[in-house]
Amino acid sequence: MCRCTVSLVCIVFGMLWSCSTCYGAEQPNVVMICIDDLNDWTGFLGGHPDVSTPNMDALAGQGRNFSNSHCAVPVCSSSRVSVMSGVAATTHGSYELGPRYDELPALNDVPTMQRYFKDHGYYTLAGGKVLHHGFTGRLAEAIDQSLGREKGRRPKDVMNRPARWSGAWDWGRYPDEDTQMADFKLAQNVANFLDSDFKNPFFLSVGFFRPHVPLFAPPSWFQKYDIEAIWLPHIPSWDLDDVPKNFLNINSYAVAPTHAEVLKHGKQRELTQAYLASISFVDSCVGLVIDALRVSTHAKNTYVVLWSDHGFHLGEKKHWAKRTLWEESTRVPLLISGPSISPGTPCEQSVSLIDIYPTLIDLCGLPENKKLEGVSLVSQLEDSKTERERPAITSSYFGNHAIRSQFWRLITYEDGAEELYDHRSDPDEFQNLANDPRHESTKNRLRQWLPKSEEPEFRKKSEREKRLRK
Ligand SMILES: [Ca+2]
Ligand SMILES: [Ca+2]
Repeated sequence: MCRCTVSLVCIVFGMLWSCSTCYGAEQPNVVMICIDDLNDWTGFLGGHPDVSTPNMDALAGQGRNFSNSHCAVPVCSSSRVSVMSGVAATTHGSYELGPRYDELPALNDVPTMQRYFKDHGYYTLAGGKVLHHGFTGRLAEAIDQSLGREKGRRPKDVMNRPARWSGAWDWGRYPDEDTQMADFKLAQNVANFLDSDFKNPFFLSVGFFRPHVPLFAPPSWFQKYDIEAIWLPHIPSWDLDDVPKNFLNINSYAVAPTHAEVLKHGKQRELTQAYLASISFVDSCVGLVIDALRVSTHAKNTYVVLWSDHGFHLGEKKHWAKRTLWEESTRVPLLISGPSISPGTPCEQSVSLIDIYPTLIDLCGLPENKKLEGVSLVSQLEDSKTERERPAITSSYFGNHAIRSQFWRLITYEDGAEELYDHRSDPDEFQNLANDPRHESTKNRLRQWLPKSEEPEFRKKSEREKRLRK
């Protein structure tokens, strides 16, 4: 090939490359807001009658509220790895807090969502808890600008927790002012960024830490909730009588108190109030970001996605915190709004957080990423009633899965035990129908969605050795 032909090929290739990787000013931006450990206790999901979340409720009213959304894994690190890779735990092999994204061999050639957008011309920013371990190792290049990851302040002394509880499980009116909270400072950093102009489209990820424990928030947020009057979940004494006993036994990482410990110390109301206070506080941080976006030059050209990494039990099914395969642990808020999305009724089809990555690619017109295992939600953004065939699948530890369709939840455990709940008549999942022969066909239909193969839990060598020594 002569030199001028090579040059011509290079020029043509270069033009094609620039067309496929650079987008003009009309290319939409993305603001992704990740909340930590927020269950369905928001106004727009109706999970708690007393909760006050005016900012998130307003956001829900501006776009699509996916009211039947579920995490891929009900624990921080693995859920976030799933969202950011668009890949299920049964492929990447992280079912617990241990491994970082960049340590998982199965994700070696799966770019994070942020990396994918950066590779297609976006300026990427991230602040707070987005990936549990941060954008570490080879992932660092995915982020052009950090918005900070300050840890929340903790009081010097124990505030309210009983002496033998984990240090993470404390709560109280601390610090005095919102301006002393890490989440508040982060929201202000985001607001400051949104106040500027950029020549490239941007992908901004911001992760707030509340309402994750410890449940410290300024006093004004506690004052919103009368501790004696707040609604508490109904927890029948017989509820676990029809549930297989195996799951809670394998929950060996959990540091949460048991329901019996919470009751013994008389802490149910205090913890519930502190969780509600933390939710309202984080809602105000979301408000800072949304208000800043609304008055910015980016207001009409930015998609906003808000989600929480998993749900949270506050006594339901005699359980606290996460890691279970029940509704309180898997159901999460998921809101998407922005240009071309008309406000409308909530989408009640079951969807997964791993659908976020393909949805954003779709909305922003980026090429398909063939590694992704979720399904774009654009059809449900156009019309909330559009049916989806695939249920939401949640995995907790190797071999245990929940299949959540629009109306049903089937749970299958590694040893073959099952639970089945009909959400049309039993939204609290009190009546396990798995042993009722009338529901055999429903179970068979749902079982078809169980993973056909499962990646064993990835453990670093040191963890494996520690376990073997036990
Ligand atoms: Ca979490
Ligand atoms: Ca029951």
